[in-house]
Amino acid sequence: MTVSLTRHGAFAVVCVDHPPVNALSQAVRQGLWEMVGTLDALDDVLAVILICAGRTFIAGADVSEFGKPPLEPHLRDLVTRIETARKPWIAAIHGSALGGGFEIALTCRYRVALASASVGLPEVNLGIVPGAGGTVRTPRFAGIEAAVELVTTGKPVRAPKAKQMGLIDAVIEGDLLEGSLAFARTCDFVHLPALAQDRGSGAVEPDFWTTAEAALLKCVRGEEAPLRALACIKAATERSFAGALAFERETFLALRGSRQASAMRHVFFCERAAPRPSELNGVTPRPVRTVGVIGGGTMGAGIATACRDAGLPVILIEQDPSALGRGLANLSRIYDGAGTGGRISAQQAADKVRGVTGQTDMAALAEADLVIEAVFEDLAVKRDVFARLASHCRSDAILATNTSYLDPQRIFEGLPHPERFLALHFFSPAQVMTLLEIVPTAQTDPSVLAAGFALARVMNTIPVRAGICDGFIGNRMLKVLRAQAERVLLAGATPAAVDSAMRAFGQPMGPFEAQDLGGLDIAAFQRQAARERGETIFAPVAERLVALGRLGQKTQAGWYDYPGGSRQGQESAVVAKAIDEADSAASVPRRSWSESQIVDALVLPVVNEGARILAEGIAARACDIDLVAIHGYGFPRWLGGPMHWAQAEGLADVVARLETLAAEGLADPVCDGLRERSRTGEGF
Ligand code: 3H9
Repeated sequence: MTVSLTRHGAFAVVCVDHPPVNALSQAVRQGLWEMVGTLDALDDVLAVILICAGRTFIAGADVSEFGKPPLEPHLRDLVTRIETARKPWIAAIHGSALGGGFEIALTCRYRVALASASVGLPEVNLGIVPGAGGTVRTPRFAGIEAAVELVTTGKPVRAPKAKQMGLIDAVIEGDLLEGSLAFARTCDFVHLPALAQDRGSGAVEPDFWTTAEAALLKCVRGEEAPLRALACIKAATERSFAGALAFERETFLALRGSRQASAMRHVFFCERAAPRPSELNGVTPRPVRTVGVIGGGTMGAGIATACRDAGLPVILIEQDPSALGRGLANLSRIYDGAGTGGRISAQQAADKVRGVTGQTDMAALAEADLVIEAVFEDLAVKRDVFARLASHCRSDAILATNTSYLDPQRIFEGLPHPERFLALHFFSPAQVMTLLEIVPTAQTDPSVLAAGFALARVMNTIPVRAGICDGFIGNRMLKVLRAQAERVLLAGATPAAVDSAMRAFGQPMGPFEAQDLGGLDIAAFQRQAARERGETIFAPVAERLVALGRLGQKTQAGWYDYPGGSRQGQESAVVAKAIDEADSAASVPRRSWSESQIVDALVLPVVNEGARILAEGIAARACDIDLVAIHGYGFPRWLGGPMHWAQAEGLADVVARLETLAAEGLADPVCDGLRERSRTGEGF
């Protein structure tokens, strides 16, 4: 039974059991609807406890039903029915009470929760606003400021904090049902707490709304839902209860069918599918209980930190005591930063650092289950490391290289037990970034590949399988984007115009300011290595800047000038001259550029490259490319990733726009894969 009833004396216990997350499908709504009627008719029921089976309380509306014709009973009617039931309902929360689940809880007369539980309204992460009274009831329980924080960020809060905020009435220790029954026995069911509609919504300073909107505008970068959620809360404080519900409903419906909501639902399902690729169904991952990390530089220390955050003990190897000292200091610095940021306490940081053993002898890795190499990006250096690892580690230990560009097959060539090698491409800083590209070789055993996915899961990162090519999925697309950015410069745009257009598109930074932040020398080094491999790389302006010693913010000069070490770049006459020189060599006709033309010239070729990546089997699915772009390179989530964005633009239109760019010499020709998908309507 999806919704079942048991009796505990005068109390009725209604249990929702609808795996995996008790989402509010039609069957759940129907079951609860009928339960209200049944229980209202039973004179000997004093109150109703609403509890859930499985891993969580109701996690929200059933997202897979969005986009389909809505079926009765509607959630907005169900919450009113519970709120106005003759019998008082008590929500007993474990796991997460999210979205519609929390909206149901808010219509119960009392809410209790385990300390480990959390509550929240994450709808903005799906490009919508709460649609069943969340924006109207929350300020009436928690106050306006707390409601704005909860609804516009979509971030859930843990039960103890929710209690402080007035969103729940009690935190339960021990068994939830027992604790809820004990709580119910203490309740006064004659003088019930006021319903939300009978509570005031509070007041704020006159400039509160303009300040809140300005703060949101600074971080939403074109994302619509948070601003619309703010407007709903404002309406909840200015209109009647019914009027505010109607405004919220109207906003919810308008957003539900929007392009942004569709994109965010796409990302939601891609992210959930990513950790469980069908090709690994039934494969047991090799267990990983201890990790070795080779190299304590920025990348190695970041990887070691990510492993510690996942609860894994780490052995950090450096070549000599002083390098080891620097590596351990890098790691401690990361935790100092995390400590001061308030994310973890000083005590927790110390415990994490204590879980790292520093060694200079690879013999210490004899019992490690997984070793991740993070040394200098050089084939010979890496091959030497793996040759030594192969002689020190168990023959079933997984040996992984963290490389961005090198061919893992060549790194591992000729080493014994080839089935245990793979590449794990972490993004920098590894302890912060939420993407892991997993690159097996032709010989990698499925259990080793599955271990890579399992590692990503414990690290809370999104795993994407990539095939072997220069730059795998992410850096291969980045290379195209950067080359396009330079093409546009030669054709008359300025770095500032390109950066501004890409920010307006939703990227956190434009391509030139991002290079200035990271340093131009990294890409220059990679270009050099690529040339040595016989590849042609297009970066005529960047090459000139590097030759001039303009390496970005660290040299106070890159694509912009940073006088006096300022972090705010200024347009540079030297860069303008470098563009002119590169331009006269390439003789590209100059033209004026609008923001949307710049975006087209940068993003459409990335889509074209994505179609090639798919056709070559480097990515198994278009949604993997979208996840890489979003989690690795800041592609706006509300546009769904480049492939989803192209699909939403219309592939025929995308092909036509790319053809125009190609005809002007501003992009490569449209690839067969993209043309074919557009022609057949197959899409991505
Ligand atoms: C809403 O409520 C709108 C209302 O205001 C108004 C309506 C009128 N629906 O994440 P996991 C599936 S909007 C359908 O790996 P975890 C998920 O696809 C909703 N399916 O588990 C996956 O399926 P599969 C607001 C859902 O333990 C499986 O459950 N609510 C939904 O790591 C396991 O998911 C949210 O946005 C759903 N709502 O985390 C909550 N949620 O196994 C979104 C999950 O086939 N959900 N699935 O791949 C979450 O944040 C996490 O799933 C949760 C559990 C924290 C609950």
